[in-house]
Amino acid sequence: MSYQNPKIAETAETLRQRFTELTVKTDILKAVELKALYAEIPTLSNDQRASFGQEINQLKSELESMVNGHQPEAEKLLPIDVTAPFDRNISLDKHPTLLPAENGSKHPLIIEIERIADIFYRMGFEVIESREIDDEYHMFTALNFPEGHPARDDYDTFMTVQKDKNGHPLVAPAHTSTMQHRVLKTQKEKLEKGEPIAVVIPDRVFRNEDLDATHEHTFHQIEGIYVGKGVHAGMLIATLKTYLKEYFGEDLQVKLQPFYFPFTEPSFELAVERPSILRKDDSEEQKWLELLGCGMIHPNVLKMAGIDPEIYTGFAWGQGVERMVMMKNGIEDIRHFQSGKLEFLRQFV
Ligand code: FA5
Repeated sequence: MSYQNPKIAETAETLRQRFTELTVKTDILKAVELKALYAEIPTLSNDQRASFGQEINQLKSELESMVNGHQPEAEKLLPIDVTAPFDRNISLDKHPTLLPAENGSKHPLIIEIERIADIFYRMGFEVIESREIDDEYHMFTALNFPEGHPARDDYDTFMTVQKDKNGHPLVAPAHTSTMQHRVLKTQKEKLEKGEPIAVVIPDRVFRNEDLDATHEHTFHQIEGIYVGKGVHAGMLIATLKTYLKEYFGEDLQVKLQPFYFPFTEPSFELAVERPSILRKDDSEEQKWLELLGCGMIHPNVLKMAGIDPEIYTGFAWGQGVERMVMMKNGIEDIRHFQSGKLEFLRQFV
């Protein structure tokens, strides 16, 4: 662009040169030379004022279009969509650099879940993943919790504003037992062929919980289900003992005590003797760490999945993964797992 007025032409040249050197390009619009030109307007005669003012405005437009042409790439893009796949929010010639694999490692809980799944796989169980959002039917109704029953309060968890088809909020599962109904229903044909249903289901679960050294709001469980003809509680105990011996590499002292779950009858809680690092004092309460709940699957749960409880029986259990790993490694506080502390995580690499 050219200017008739020599003073404006000279200022334009100076500012174009300065623009190439500026880091913050918008600073050119605040240049003192530009302000000085505007300040000169009132001093000019009426004849000169119109053409001078017009040329300054032209210069200002030139500077503005130079600034717009230099916007950083990121500012020219559409607003960031945080739900989009990772390469949608940046231009394709600038893929994010991923950290080399040797800078990362699997989380200790994932390593242990794989180890436990491998033990059950060798014992003849199939491994199925659970889900992290579910509905009231699978969380309660299909597990024989009557509507309004106080036992529902033991599984206080997080829920969504979105409702299911029956008008109930969706829930973050408080236990992996939400998968029992699905597994029994989809695998019942196996029973007719004379094969057992044998499945383990690991996943994350969520609870509205008072946090302490053994209680988290977000933790992992592994559900186990076994159904067939003539299955009894002795088989449940034998399965769990075999698994615990394989996992811990030794016979731990185990305590089985009666408990109540609406979806098993009879129901038990299984605790193992804590190593001294995991005890606060010598009390009986501190001696045992509750690892899992278990029992014989309630006939109503089998019936709701279309399985005849007069012909088939089964057992189920739900174990806390964090507590297993704490027991195995002498970890004194469950909150380390989600702390993200590298000094904790690196012990398991
Ligand atoms: C249950 O969640 C039942 N669904 C277990 C079950 C499955 C019973 C199948 C019968 C048949 P419970 O709330 O007791 O039960 O939890 C099971 C295990 O999860 C506990 O033994 C414990 O190891 C672990 N656990 C429970 N709450 C927490 C918590 N807040 N933080 C860490 N681990 C927990």
